[in-house]
Parts: sequence; structure tokens; C-alpha cells
Amino acid sequence: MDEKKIILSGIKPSGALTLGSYLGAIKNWVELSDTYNCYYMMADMHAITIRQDPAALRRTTLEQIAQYIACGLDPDKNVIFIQSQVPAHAELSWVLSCYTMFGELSRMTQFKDKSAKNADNINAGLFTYPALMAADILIYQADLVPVGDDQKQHVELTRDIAGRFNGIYGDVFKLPEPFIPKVGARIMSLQDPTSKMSKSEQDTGGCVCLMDKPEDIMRAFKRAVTDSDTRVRYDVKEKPGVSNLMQIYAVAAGKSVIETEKDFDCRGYGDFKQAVGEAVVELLRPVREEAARLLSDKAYLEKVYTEGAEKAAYTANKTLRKVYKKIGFVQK
Ligand code: AQP
Repeated sequence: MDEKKIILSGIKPSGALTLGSYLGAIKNWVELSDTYNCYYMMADMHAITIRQDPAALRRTTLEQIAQYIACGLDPDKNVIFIQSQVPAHAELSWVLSCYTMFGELSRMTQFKDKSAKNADNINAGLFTYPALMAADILIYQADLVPVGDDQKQHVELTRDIAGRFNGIYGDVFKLPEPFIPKVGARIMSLQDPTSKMSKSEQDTGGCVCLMDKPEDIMRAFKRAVTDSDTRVRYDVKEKPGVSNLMQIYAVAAGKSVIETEKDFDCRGYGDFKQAVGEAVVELLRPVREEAARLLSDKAYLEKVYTEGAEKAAYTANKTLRKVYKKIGFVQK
């Protein structure tokens, strides 16, 4: 019997993947893929809570698969799939939404943030998004969910929903734990270090994307907002810009924040920004080159997501059948 614990995570193909998506999510997924049974999806159903251009969504979804693999996720070791190709997610989501309270959903920070930013499209999907996320996780009986710290609240709600369901019907769902990286949990915008680096905000200059050219990456870091002091010192409250750059450098160069502080003591911001830019260029270079190569092999990508969806559906349908039986749906 396979004793490995199960992991589920995903990213919305709502724009080109950023350094935040990489450091906060994918890099950790790669490290986990030897020890766990991992399911990693393109969360296209979550992406449409914000209006997407259909051609761009299709393109970005395929690019994302290529980038997952280029970042080191081996399709033979991980189940890599597109969420909408496993209908059991949507089916379980409906069931779980009947066990999720209006008040719980109203308290979700992401709903408040996203509805403030998209005042002309506060749709029901944006509101019930956490029920779909709960279905994504619970349908694989995931033990761990690697997320950036902004998603912790949704994993906690998932546990509450699972606990409520189990309380009525017995032990149907495993209660998942969030898994938050110590460094890189929240990479901030280079232009506004008080808000998260987001792939849907690429025109602000605050974002670095995995496929950006080295010269664009260097320019983004040179222009990064810092402060009027000159010391490279970690202090998120007083020096959010510099602290963000230190986090990025630490993960990209494989050092600790304390080592980074020592390395750049008395060297000034110019030197430091140059070093952060160079570390990120070198970190992303192999990813960019491999993703470009994979993208030109559409047949291979199709094989990966088709096989991924088959494997995912096999596990997901088992949980769904159990749920349908428990709640009293007539079995086929
Ligand atoms: N800046 C970030 N720092 C650390 N982790 C991050 N994640 C995303 N941005 C950062 C983590 O990546 C996973 C996938 O997130 P997502 O893309 O599905 O949703 P998101 O968090 O809403 O990402 P964006 O880039 O902000 O997308 P848009 O702009 O479309 O809303 C999550 O684990 C997340 O924590």
C-alpha cells in the first residue's frame, strides 16, 4: 500500500506566472514531490471569477503547464492536470457549498479585496470560491496544502467545512493542514511593497514574470521602491521594500536573511539591487529556456495534461461517489 501523504495545490492561469508564484508556491512543490503524492493543477475554474479573455486563458493555461514542468515538476512523479478537465471538482463544490455558511464566506479577506478591485463584477463565483477550493483539496483527501500565507484562511475554512460534513456523516474527509514556506510566503510588489506581487497586476512595474528577459528583470529591480535610508536591514514594518528584496535575494541565492544582511552591510542599495537582479536572472534563466522549448512541443503538453486528468479523475471520483452515497443520492 502507498503510505505517502497527499498534497494538492494549484495556481490560477489568470496571467503570466510571477516570481511570487514561483517562490511562494512552485519552488516548494518541487521540493515536496519526492516525499508526497502530489496533485498540482491549473486552476482555470478559479480564474474565471475574474473576467478572462478566452484565447488568453487557453494560452496561459498551456504556458503554465510548460512552466510547472520547466520549474522541475516531473509529470511522472506528480499528477499535473487542468482543473476543468476533472468535473468532480465542480460536482463536489456544489455539495460543499450547501455545507458552507454565508457568514463564513463573507469573512474571507480575498473576497473583500477582489470585490473592491472588481466592483463592476462582484459575481457569485467570487463569493463561493472557497467552496470550490475546499472541493479541490478534499476530493483528493489531501494531508497538506502548500500555499502562500494569503491563502491560509481558505485552508482553515476547508477544515471547518470538512469537520462539519464529517460531524454529520462520519469520517468522509481528511482534515488538511496548510503548509506555508518560511521564506517567500509573501513576495511583495516591487513598486508597492505593501501589496502582494500579483500576476493580474503586470502593468504596474511591480511584477517580475518567469518568462521575462534578463534586461527586463534587471530594470525592474533597479526601479524597485526602497526608502530614504541606505542600510540593507530586515525590518518589514519600517523598510518593507528592502525587506522584500532581501527575502527575494535570500531564496534566489540560497542564503538566509541574516546572511544577506551581513553580506550587504555598508554596501548601499545600488549594489544590493544589482545583486538581487542578477540572482533572479540566474534563478529564472533555466526555467525560461526549458519552458520555451516545452511550449513548442504541443503534443507532449497534451499528453501530460490528458494523462494527469485521467489519474486525478480516478481518485476524485472515488471521493465523490462516497459523498453522494453518504448524502443520500441514488447510486447508479
Ligand atoms: N506574491 C506572492 N508571494 C507568495 N506566494 C504567492 N502566491 C501567489 N502570489 C504570491 C501563491 O501562489 C499560489 C497560487 O496563487 P494563485 O495564482 O492561484 O492566486 P493568487 O494568490 O490570487 O495569485 P495572484 O498572482 O495574486 O493572482 P491574481 O492576480 O489573478 O489574483 C498560492 O498558494 C499563493 O499563495
